[in-house]
Amino acid sequence: MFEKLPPPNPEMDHAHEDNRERRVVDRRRILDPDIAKEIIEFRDREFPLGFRHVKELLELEAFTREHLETLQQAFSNSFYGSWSVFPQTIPHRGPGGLDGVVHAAMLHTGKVLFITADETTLLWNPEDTTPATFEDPLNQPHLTPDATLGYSVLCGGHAFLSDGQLLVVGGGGYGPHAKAIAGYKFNPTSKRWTRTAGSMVHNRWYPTVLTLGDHRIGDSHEVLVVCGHGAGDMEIYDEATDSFREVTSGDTKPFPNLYPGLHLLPNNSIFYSRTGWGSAERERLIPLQATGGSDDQSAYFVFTGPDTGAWYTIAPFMPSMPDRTKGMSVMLHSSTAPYLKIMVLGGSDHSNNNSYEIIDATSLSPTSNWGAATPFPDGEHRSLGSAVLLPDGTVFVCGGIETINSPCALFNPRTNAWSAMAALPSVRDYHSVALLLPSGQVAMAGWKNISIEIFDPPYLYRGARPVISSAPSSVQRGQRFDVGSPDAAMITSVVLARPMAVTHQTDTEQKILELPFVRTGFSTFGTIDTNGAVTDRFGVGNNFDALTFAPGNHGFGPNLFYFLRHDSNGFSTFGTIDTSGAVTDRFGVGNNFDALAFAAADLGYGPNLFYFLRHDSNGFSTFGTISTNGAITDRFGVGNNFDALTFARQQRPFNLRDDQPQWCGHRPLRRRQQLRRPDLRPRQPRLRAQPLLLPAAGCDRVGRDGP
Ligand SMILES: [Cu+2]
Repeated sequence: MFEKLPPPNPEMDHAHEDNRERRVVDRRRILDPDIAKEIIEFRDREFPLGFRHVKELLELEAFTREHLETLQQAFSNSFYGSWSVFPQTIPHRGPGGLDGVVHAAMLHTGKVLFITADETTLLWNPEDTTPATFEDPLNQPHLTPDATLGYSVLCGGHAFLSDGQLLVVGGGGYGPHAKAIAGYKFNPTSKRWTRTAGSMVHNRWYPTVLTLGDHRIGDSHEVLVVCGHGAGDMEIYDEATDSFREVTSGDTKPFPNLYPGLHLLPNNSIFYSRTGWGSAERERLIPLQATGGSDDQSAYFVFTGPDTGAWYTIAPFMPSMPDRTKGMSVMLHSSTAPYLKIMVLGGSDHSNNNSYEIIDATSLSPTSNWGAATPFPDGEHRSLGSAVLLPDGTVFVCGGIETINSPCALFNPRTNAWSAMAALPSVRDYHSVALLLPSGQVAMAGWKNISIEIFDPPYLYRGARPVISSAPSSVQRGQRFDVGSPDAAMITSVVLARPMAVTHQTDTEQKILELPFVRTGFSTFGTIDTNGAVTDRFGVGNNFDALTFAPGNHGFGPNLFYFLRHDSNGFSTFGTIDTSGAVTDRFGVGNNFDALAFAAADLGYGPNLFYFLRHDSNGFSTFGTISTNGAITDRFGVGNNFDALTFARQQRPFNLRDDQPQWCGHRPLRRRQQLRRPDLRPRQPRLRAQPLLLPAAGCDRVGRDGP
């Protein structure tokens, strides 16, 4: 099951692009049509409910092992995802001697802030594959004018502030630095670093920085800073004062391990998951626990006041528990019970770092405990591996194995099931980062490696990404908000993803929250029969206003429905719906179109025109025409509050009886006559009587009379 997969197939890698037109065009032949037809016939004949096992397919004589391999190759991405290499390598910019990245933070501008191994900072645009993808911030923290400090923010800690700036504290590069006592904020919009007004009390190297819940006290926006100088010694950064203050009592946990794995619980308590990078001052603190150096005692910290709190111990330490130092922890939210779980995986002890544990953190009590350490199904030992929460609620585990093409895996917290994922081409170990991108991809970088690798999870190969056509620029907790999408019909879940800010297998920001949602404004296409039976047929998208039908081919194909729909600005688009449910926008027509009708006959403006009604801002409606090549022409005003339009054939100048529909067939009759006796004489000018030979609209029953 966990076999290594072939390298990503570049030919297939564009299959998930957002461009739907292109997706339609880009169909690729996988199997010869003859064998494909034979497989389908064989299935329908022998296994009408579908194949249950590959063996059944192999019973078909014409189907060879080669065919099977072809199919597996072709469909593997939708099961295993695929890795590719970003076409640009990370440039060396700073004074430090090493290359690559150590920190990555997903900014609200769509760019990623790197703190690089060369002790500088760099912006990366994952959507730009040209060399311009890398951009220098307008200044560097260690070169800001007021910095008498002169240290890099490499190996500091970070968390996002309420305005989207990234707070970075401490650092100092490749070892503790006495001057690494400042806080710096990076503004994604101005691309500038500024120093915080106040400095920390302690210099810190490998601290954990954790955004606290908004309004923990009054209107506060705070960030907790823990560890990084050999002891816990919490400090709180307050956005209002732009400075730090110490937690005055209760921060008794010494945290010998650097970058302790901390998570903010919904009640503003802080959970310690036992993960962390290593021991800050091993000599002084060993042996804190049997495993030496790390703090293996799970606990949570409860604030009792603005600057005070207390630690509560849970899950009594047992020597048999895996040492999760150099492991990773992730917090798993769920809309069903258990609502909050924390998962730890990997670690530094080879005897048990091939395992993971989960604790239910929904409601912590003295009896709360980790589930049993469970081996990864692929048997891999992971140290300094990464875990990324994907928007579908799964956990993508990659890196931390010192071999190329190392196995990756996907954990589904709902089913507790693991799936093998495409193998990671490069080694990504110490100083590596994995980061969720807005595209739904995962970027992996770092560890003596200047390349960025991109993972396309399986969901990107399972149909088009839903498009978000509108969304509010900001929302508050508890607020309802609207997200527009032409794909609303296919949406089964909506999540909020907190942008990651990750380093050294520690990300206190990572969070995927499932939101309850309702669909509004969504249009469904259906039928009404003359007895009044109403049947939904398929969803078409949002904000459809008008529909008509034309049997002939007017440039888009025969037998199509034509629609008008509007966007959030009231701008209307004209398009087609075929009877299989394919909805295609054809061209924009203008604002506030309400109604549409088709008439084949020339009613004075030309034949084969669509007729519309649109209203102005006073509700006054205008009648006009849309030609099949998109020409929109207002014809005359009609008055206020018109909503709908249809066309009825005019009274024929001769006696047309409904029980004699063949009377409608003037055109086909005439055609047959022409076929019998082709008229080879030069073309004659049209006779005056000609209009009578043209069928009136609504009377062109081509299906009955025509060819
Ligand atoms: Cu480091």
